[in-house]
Amino acid sequence: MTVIRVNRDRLWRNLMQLKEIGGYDDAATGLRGVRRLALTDEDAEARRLVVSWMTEAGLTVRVDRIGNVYGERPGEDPTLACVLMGSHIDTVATGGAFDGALGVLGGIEVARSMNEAGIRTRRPVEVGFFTEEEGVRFGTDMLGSAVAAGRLTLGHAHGLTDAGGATVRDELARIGFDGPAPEARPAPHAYIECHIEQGPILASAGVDIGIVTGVQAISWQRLTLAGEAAHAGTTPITARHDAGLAAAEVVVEVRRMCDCGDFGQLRGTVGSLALAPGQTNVIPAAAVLTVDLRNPDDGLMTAAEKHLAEFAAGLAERHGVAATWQRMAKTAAVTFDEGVQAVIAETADALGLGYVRAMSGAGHDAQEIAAIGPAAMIFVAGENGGISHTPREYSNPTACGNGTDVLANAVLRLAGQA
Ligand code: HGY
Ligand code: MN
Ligand code: MN
Repeated sequence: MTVIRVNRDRLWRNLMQLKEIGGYDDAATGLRGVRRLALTDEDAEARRLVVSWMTEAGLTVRVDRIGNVYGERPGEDPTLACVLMGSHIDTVATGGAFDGALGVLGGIEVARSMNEAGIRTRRPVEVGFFTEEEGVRFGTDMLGSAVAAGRLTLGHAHGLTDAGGATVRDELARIGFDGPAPEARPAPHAYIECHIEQGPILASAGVDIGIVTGVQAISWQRLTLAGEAAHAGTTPITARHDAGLAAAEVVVEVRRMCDCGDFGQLRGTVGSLALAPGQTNVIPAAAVLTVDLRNPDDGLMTAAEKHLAEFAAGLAERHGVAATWQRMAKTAAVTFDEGVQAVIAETADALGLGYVRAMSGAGHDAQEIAAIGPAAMIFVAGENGGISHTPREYSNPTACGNGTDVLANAVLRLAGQA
């Protein structure tokens, strides 16, 4: 079987070019960040650029009704299920150049390298990018891949709105990515996503490659706390219904739940918190906060959600503040396919690359596609301790090149060389 070596310089140039679509000067870090929220004009421009790279690589491009985009490289036997690579090109509002982009641009680089090596595969090979993986604009992460895999309906996804009331449906149409292809995609023979680890495991192990064993459970909820506005000076402490105080108690309780050990390896984050009316001399009448919980154990995740709901209900008694929860996203822990993991391991060994196995702390499209076909992931080491979802997110040409070489040769093994 041919050993593929991708063109690392071309991959890196593409990553740096894509990074500038939505690029901004981040005041907090003094670095260049990326703000490319799903279905914005920046996302649309990035989509058009990536589609042009797919087309230049000879891929047949299709867009489905939730805006997922796939480029297909034909195989000798078109009746066989494809080997699919993919990830996402939308970012969080203060993102970096690699989260998602590496798996998409790496997949295109694999196709180009197969072309240049004159490689024909038995199975078709596809590379795709999924809509709104980050969930930061429309409130549900892995949106496009969840629809592709049938966990969420197209109607539900189309109806989601952003803070300004714009719907997914209207935004897809506005940017011209409300494609005709059916969103329920054909099951792949295998799916491999190459992604930066976004954490410290690979860096501390001193390896470039991770073989991902699975993804932990994710719970996103929005909590609204309703108290009563009153004068900050004249209102006695015992007469207050302070939504700000109640919100602060929730934030502290989320961290206590993580530290106490009762909920296993729980990780909890209150990432956004808004107080209203937000004036110095007015006791907050309302607080709206988001709670992001992660846990490798589904049972302990459920226990954590239940405990937090009971804690929030107690705020009524303690502060006269009513709690209302809204579900944003919920995914169970997922274990990746052993067979695909084994192919990735064989490939890394054959390329002489060291690796560790790790569960993913972050959510990924792979966890959705795992519902319709054997899926696994390749992690690529990041620098700065693997930090991510910040402009400090950084990997390097060698790690990205090694990860994409593993992707290319694992895909060739799975697709079969003709
Ligand atoms: O939130 C996550 O884990 C992913 O970055 N969407
Ligand atoms: Mn990602
Ligand atoms: Mn991300």
